[in-house]
Amino acid sequence: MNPGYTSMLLLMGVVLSVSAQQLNLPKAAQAEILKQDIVEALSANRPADALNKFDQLRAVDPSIAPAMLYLEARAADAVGRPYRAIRALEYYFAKAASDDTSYAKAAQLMRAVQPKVKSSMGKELVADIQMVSIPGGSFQMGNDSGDSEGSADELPVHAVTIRPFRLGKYEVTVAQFRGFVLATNYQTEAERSGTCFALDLSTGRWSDLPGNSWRAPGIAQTDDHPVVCLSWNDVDVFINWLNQHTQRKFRLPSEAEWEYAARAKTRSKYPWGGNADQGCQFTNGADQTPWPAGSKHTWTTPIKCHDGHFATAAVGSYFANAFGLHDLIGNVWEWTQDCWNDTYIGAPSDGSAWLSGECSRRVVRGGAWLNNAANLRVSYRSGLVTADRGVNLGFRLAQDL
Ligand SMILES: [Ca+2]
Ligand SMILES: [Ca+2]
Repeated sequence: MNPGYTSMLLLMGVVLSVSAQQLNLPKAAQAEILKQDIVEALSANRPADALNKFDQLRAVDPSIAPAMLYLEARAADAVGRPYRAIRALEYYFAKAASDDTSYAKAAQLMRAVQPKVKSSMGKELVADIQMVSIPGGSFQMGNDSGDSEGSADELPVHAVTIRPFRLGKYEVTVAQFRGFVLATNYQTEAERSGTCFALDLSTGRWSDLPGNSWRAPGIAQTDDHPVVCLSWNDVDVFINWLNQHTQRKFRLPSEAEWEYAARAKTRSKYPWGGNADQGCQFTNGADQTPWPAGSKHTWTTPIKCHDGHFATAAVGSYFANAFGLHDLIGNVWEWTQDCWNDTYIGAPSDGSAWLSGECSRRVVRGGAWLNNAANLRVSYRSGLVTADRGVNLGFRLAQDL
């Protein structure tokens, strides 16, 4: 190739790579530029480019107008992502007046994409689930800071060597789980049994509330929040289905992998240091954010800062750790593969899941939006029965390299 031409392409690449967000512009101007980019990409028959711009637009201004949502649905259908089209159309119908110029066409598109979902859902979910490569290494697992709040089940501190693996950048979201349900009509244990352990905001009490499930967990959630009210058994069905339909090998992380990833080479009580009250940019716990209007209750021992969310936050709302992972500590507890054991005596040292012990219970890690400082410690652990589910409990996916 002509070297001059190559230089010109490189130069164009540099120029083109300056996105609206990189410029120092007000958000409204960034949004307008992105909207014009989208229209241009669609008119040039570049629907994948348009969808990328939609992702950027949503980050700048989530209140996307109905006309744009209809365009997003068309672009998603054009690149073989019917579930994304359905979600854009759901937002469209929630916002658009019935005399909107695109209303009938949007309805036609919804009819056209619905039958396509079942066959494409596995691929769409995999495209949507972001995995991070975690380097291998050795670490001291357990309460190695000698923290007086630690319990016997965090001991003995022991060396574990972790092989490189992949871990979900975020907890699995409501939208991702909804896609699976759309494709399978799966009913979760909470739906079959009719209850999920949840918080009654009017009384401030916790109990197995009837009618609560991942669809209606009793807290305000959007599609980007971590899915909750799933039992370990439900998660197992989801992962098996995903693997069958994608030839991937997703799994839950082992407890050791989880702690290694959450620490991300740190050895302090929390991944951000020794003080929980400095954690509000890194985690969503029981903090000083007020309870929803009308509630007379407060947390008894909140961390002394404002993380901005009473209940779950959209995944990735807080800073990533040094491995680029979000929300390991807080937001929702995360199921792991491991059977429950009261101590680490006899625990594997190679990072594999500990699959002996009390296997009707599985380890959950990380604490959640309702937990105080002691439960947000990186070495804190608990075990729940495989049928348990709660408004504070979710999961993230792992994968061998
Ligand atoms: Ca919070
Ligand atoms: Ca979490």
